This record gives sequence, structure tokens and C-alpha cells, in this order.
Amino acid sequence: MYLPFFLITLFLSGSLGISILRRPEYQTDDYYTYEEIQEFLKGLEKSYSKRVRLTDIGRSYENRKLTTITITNGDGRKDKNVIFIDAGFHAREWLTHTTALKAINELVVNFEENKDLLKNYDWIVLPLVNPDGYTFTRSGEKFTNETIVCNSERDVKCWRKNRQPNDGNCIGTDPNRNFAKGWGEGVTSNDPCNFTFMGTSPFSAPESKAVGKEILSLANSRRGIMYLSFHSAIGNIMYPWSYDSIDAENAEEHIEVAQSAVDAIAKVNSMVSSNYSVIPGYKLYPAGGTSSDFAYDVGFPLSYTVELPDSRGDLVFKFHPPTDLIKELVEETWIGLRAMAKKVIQLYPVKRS
Ligand code: 0X9
Ligand code: ZN
Repeated sequence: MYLPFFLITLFLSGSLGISILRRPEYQTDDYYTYEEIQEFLKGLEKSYSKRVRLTDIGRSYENRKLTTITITNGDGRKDKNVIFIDAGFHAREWLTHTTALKAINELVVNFEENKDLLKNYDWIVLPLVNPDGYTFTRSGEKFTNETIVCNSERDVKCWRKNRQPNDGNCIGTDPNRNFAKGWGEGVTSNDPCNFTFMGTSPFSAPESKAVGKEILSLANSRRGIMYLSFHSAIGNIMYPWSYDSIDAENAEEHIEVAQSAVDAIAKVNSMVSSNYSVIPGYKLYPAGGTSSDFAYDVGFPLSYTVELPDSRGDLVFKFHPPTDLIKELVEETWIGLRAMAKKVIQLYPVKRS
């Protein structure tokens, strides 16, 4: 008389086109490890195979996969504009990956609520650009929500670069100084011991090379409209240029799009919400070889570095927010990101010729 539970589950998952049994659940209890991020992505691909595709776009120096997730609405159209997001360039910026995973979760699992963002756009997300550096920062003592002051990279949790060896004893290239636009300009160094080491040539770091290739191919196809790279922890949204004191030609448009995030976040009904400033990158400090300058240079009309906040009210947490704040922080950023995306879709509704 009663169908066994597993049969009902099988029937339901079949008719909805998803596998309920394997469906992964996004969590904000703790920071995901590299392995957990990979598992989460694989779970989504299995459960939502019509709308999700994983691609390994390269390998890190220590041979970890750099996996992008392409999110579509499943209608099979191949010519849509693209929003490309990455996170985790810098090893210690722990909040950034989980922020990217939150966006992925909203677009894939909460598809019904967000399907307007996927009608004429595909999203490609690389949640962890620098898995070796990040894994290194998780290799010390367990994070117990202590306040960490990163004055140097000596504390493993404060490591910034990748883990590629150099001549001499010092390890690591700063992947966000290793892109081909303005390489070597501004705040960077040719000293391998420096935490902003630019590498031996543009794209000498495998992680930057893989991201650069992806950016270039999206720009060349003219599908790439907005590039957004999550960093922390300054609390601002930056547009080009960073390598020199010049404003992007379409600075006004960049400001308009970024301002929609600021306004949406200000409306959040939370006791404390972030107040991002919108500035050209060079106003923070000039820095050449960044990914966002490169994306703008090769043809993304909109390109941002988003620096997630370093504090909540009086609590300054810098790169390592206590885990009980993850949930509200990622929710706030998603509200801002969604507002930016809506504005972008308004400004660039169809593919550029
Ligand atoms: O220096 C960086 O790579 C970024 N800041 S961080 O604290 N996350 O390291 C900013 C890069 C964007 N541009 C400029 N600094 N101009
Ligand atoms: Zn950073």
C-alpha cells in the first residue's frame, strides 16, 4: 500500500531531473578545505548535470586541479554572455572561497529564485585559484576563531603567495602580480623573498597562467562581460586601472555597476552591514600584473577586484573572520553580487558583435 521511502525518493529525483540522494548542501559552519571544495563541486555536477559542467583549466604547482564550474539554465544555448568569477588568489583570504561557493549554490541549488540571472548569461566560477597556498595556510594548528594579526607571512595562516620554489631559499610567487598587464609596476617586487614577488616572467606561475588563459578565451569570444575577483580584507570594490594612475575609459559605467552592490547591501536589514567604497585600483596603491587589469585590457568591458570586509562593527578579523560570522558575511556579499549582475544584464543584454 505504501511505497517504500527509497522508491519515492527515486521517483521524485527522476521526475525533477536531480538526484536528491546525492545533492550536496552548502554549509557555513567552517571554512571548506580544498578537498571539500572539490567534493562540493562534483556533487553539484552529479546532481544538476543539465545545468552544471566542471572543467579543469589547469593544475597548481603542486598538481592540484584548478576546477571551474560553468552554470547555465540548461537551455543549451551556446552564445550567451558570461560573468566570470574567481576567488582565493591569496592563500590567507579564507572568506573568499566560501563567498564564491555561496554564489554557486544560489545559482545552482536556488536556481528558481535566481533564474533571471541565467536567462541570457552563463556564469563561470573558479572558487580557488591558489589551492597550494591555501592548503598550506590550513596545515598549522587548527583555527579556533582566534584573532590573527598578519604582520608577516611567518605564521602559516598568513601565507599569501603560491608554493612554487624560486632560486634561493624563498618560496612563492604572488599570483596577483603575475599577469601580463603592467607587470612589474607599482607595489610589487622582483625579490623572491618578498610577499608580492612578481615571478620570473608574466604567467610564470601555473595558477595565473591558467586563469589568464580562461580570461583571454572568454574575451576573444566576446562572451566575457564582467570579471570579478574576490579578495580580502579591505572592504572596497576596485575597477581599472591598478598598474598606473589612470581611470578606465568607462569608469562611470564601472561605478554605476559597483554602486548597485553598495546600495543593495545598505538596504540589508542587518544591524551592521558593510559600507564598501568604490575606487579605481591605483587609489588603494598602484599594483601591476593583477588579474583584473589583465581582464579589462584583453576585452572584458567590466572588471573588478572585490575586497571583502575586514571587520564587523568593533570586531576586526582581517583575513580570518570567526566562523560564526561566515553566514551573514556571505549572504551580504551575495546580495551585492546579485545586484551587480542585474545591472550588468541590463547594460549588456545581448552578445556584443
Ligand atoms: O594587492 C592585491 O593584490 C590586492 N589586495 S590584497 O590585500 N587582497 O592583496 C589588490 C589588487 C587590486 N589592485 C590594486 N591594489 N590596485
Ligand atoms: Zn588578495
